Amino acid sequence: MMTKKKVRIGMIGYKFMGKAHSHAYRDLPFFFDTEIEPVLQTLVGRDENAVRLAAEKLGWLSYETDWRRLLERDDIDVIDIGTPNSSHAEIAIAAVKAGKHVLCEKPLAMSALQAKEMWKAAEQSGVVHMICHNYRFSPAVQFAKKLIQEGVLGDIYHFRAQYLQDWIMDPEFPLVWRMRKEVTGSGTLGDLMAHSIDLSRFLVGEITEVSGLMETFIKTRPVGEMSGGLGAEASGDDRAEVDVDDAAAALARFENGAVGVFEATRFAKGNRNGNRIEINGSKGSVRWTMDQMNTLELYLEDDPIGMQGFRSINCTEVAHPYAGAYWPAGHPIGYEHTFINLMHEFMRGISGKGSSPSPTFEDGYRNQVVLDAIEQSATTGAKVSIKY
Ligand code: 4PW
Repeated sequence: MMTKKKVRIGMIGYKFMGKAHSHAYRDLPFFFDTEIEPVLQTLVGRDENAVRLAAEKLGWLSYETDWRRLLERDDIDVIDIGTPNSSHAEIAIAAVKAGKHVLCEKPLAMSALQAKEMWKAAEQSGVVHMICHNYRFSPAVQFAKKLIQEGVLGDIYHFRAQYLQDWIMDPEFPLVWRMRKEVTGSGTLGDLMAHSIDLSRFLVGEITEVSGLMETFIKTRPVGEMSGGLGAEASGDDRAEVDVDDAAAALARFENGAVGVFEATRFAKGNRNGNRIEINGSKGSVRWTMDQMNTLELYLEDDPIGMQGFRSINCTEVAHPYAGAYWPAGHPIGYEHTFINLMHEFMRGISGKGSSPSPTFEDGYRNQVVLDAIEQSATTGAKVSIKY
């Protein structure tokens, strides 16, 4: 039997993303034949009782109430950051300086400046660093990338993205950390459009210029806390001002001449997690939506006249990246598997020569530059050039 190298993880945060990450580390060896075995060593949270219960439920060997203690320990190889955005930089910079590999939730930071510090610190330490943009790890998105790289769609003219949710539409839905600027940085922009920007950079290339628009529909809300998933509870009768966007939109130009249209909102009634993209090229188009994440719709102009139209490719075949690791063709995978695929790359980076698999902190930084530019444009009304 092959002896696997154990990679011992210390993870900070145990709610929605903590659950997704824990599950991915646990299931990874079940599906992928790797030389690495992720070990769920220590889960961290400030509330001792809650973190103990979470550690038991999610399968962690131990728990801790202060993330700083993980950095001194030589039985921790990886720090996984699933905390609110305002703490990403402090934790990530301390972790990489302590020689730990780091996986960080998105958006990487509160500003491009902060994101750059994180990226530079990680590069200097020589550790493996990744940002958790999980959607690009869907087999259908990966297959779209392959088609674009092979020139099947021809020259790319359009990238179109919508990321639509509706979980805060009730004006009495509490003001949770995801709606407080000092903790989250921005609203739908950093939370949702960051994913669309990642998909656009992955599939089309770098963005050179943006114009942005942001809106906050509900100006005050009762103060409250997230209660798991995307639910929340009010903490009392206090109300406070919402200082982030409920909706954001952007127009963009890409380096390769394509143009992009982005829309992100938490006010699109009926859309629970509508993450969609469409790309149009000179020879064909692709469409993808998270609602049917295993399907890639493809239009090819070379199809015979009379038979042209979008076909639906069920991306569950061995030919589709990552799909072969799971079930026989035709047996679909889900949201959680996008994280398993990402963690697989992260582990491969750690077991390999130490190079960081994409999306790296540099991708997180470049993404953040675009987010900052959209916010600047939304505030000033002027279009903004992207400068890295
Ligand atoms: O991927 C999405 C996020 O980035 C998730 O579905 C929820 O909405 C949680 O945060 C955002």
